[in-house]
Amino acid sequence: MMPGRCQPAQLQKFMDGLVLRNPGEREFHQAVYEVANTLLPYINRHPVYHELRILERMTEPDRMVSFRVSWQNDAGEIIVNRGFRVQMNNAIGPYKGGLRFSHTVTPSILKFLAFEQTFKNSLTGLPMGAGKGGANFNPKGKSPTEVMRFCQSFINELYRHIGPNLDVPAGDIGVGAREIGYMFGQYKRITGSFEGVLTGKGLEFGGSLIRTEATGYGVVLFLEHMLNEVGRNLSGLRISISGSGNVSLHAAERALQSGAIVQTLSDSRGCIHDPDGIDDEKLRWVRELKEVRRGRIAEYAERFASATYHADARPWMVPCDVALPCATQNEIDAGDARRLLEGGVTAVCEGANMPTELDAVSLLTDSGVMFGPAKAANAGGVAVSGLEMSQNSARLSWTLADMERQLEQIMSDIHGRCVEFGREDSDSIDYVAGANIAGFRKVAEAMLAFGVV
Ligand code: NDP
Ligand code: 2IT
Repeated sequence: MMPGRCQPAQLQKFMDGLVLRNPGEREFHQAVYEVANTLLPYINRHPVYHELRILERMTEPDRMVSFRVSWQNDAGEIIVNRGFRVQMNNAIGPYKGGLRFSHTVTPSILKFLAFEQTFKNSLTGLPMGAGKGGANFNPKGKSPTEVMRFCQSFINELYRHIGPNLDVPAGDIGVGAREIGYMFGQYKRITGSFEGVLTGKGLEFGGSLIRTEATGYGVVLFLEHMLNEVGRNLSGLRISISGSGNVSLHAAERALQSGAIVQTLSDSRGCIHDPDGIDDEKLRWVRELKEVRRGRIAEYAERFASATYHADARPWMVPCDVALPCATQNEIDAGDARRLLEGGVTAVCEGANMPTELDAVSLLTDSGVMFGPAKAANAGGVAVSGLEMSQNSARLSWTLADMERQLEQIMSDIHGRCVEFGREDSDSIDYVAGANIAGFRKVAEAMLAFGVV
């Protein structure tokens, strides 16, 4: 049976209720719309999901905490930020999902991320529920001691809401190994307990091999499965990547290993285009720039004469075969999609969460572009987080070969689930519908088993 799209009237009614319950939360509405549009036809064929209001229940967080985070900057001033944790759904395992530190954090953004995480975590095949959290704290320009004091104050409240069988946060935008270290240290100090309460930890204190690399590597593994499905591969393809953080740089590294040409990177101020390609050596330089010196991507064009810098621009005007949006939500709009189409794009695979606006997705897929949605394509990170939890519970560490094999297997399985539930009568694959339906089924069945709660 074809996955299909929803009847407009039914979708409108469902969305009207959601918008009424969650006024002004634009990103949350957008994420739910995309899922409902592909899921309602499936739910119509399984009336029990409809009768028991499963999708409606999935859009209502189990709970959401909001708390004050006060801390002192290096000048001795008191700063007050707001922290959040959205505990979305724990039907199939403890709440699991990242923490985002950015001045752009709002309840709407965290709810969209937590909602997406429900389906993503289910797709991995591992026993993980869904959550997301963070704070409206902007780490840019803050000293390491300011970041440490902020993280400690954040955990002073969050610690009472998390635990290895309850809720296991990890990183996201603005939260990497350094911040996870500070937060884990403070949790351990408060509780006196050494436990797997956060993932993305340092290797010395319970972290897992390839957790850092897993999201970006997984995106490229998923892309390769999509290409292989139609008899193609990455060798020689021109790839445009946005962002220059954890996901972008590891996607670039893995794409280079498969023989692709990486031609762009970006940050929140602009993008660089290097027609000669960003090779391993240039990538090492970028990693040092972003991770150690915490500088701007503009410096790339000062360092490498082959490159140009475009202030306040995204990289989608550069002709490419493949686009990997890996920075943030809504970074490809309809205009960008048209530019990508004019430039000859044939595949788009989402490393960031919801980077493509709804009308841009339609423009791309209607033009026959292969489209890998975030909840499938970027699930490698949370999957290895799940494997970090397993290693913490068993009090052991698996080898690099074990981890690589498991990540490859999980990405292959996720691709297989998308194909199984997304194959259309024309024999092409609707990855958006496939990911939504496959992710939904497991959580829905667990919720049915629990009755009305
Ligand atoms: P990082 O903080 O490491 O990097 C974020 C990158 O995106 C930076 O280059 C940053 O630029 C850029 N960026 C951030 N906000 C904006 C903005 N508003 N406009 C333009 N560029 C922006 O984060 P990650 O790489 O971890 O996360 C990137 C994306 O991937 C996010 O959508 C995240 O939710 C998603 N993701 C992350 C996973 C992980 O394991 N880390 C797992 C799955 C998904 P600047 O340096 O200027 O801030
Ligand atoms: O969006 C995501 O999947 C993440 N930020 C990773 C979450 C995790 O728990 O590893």
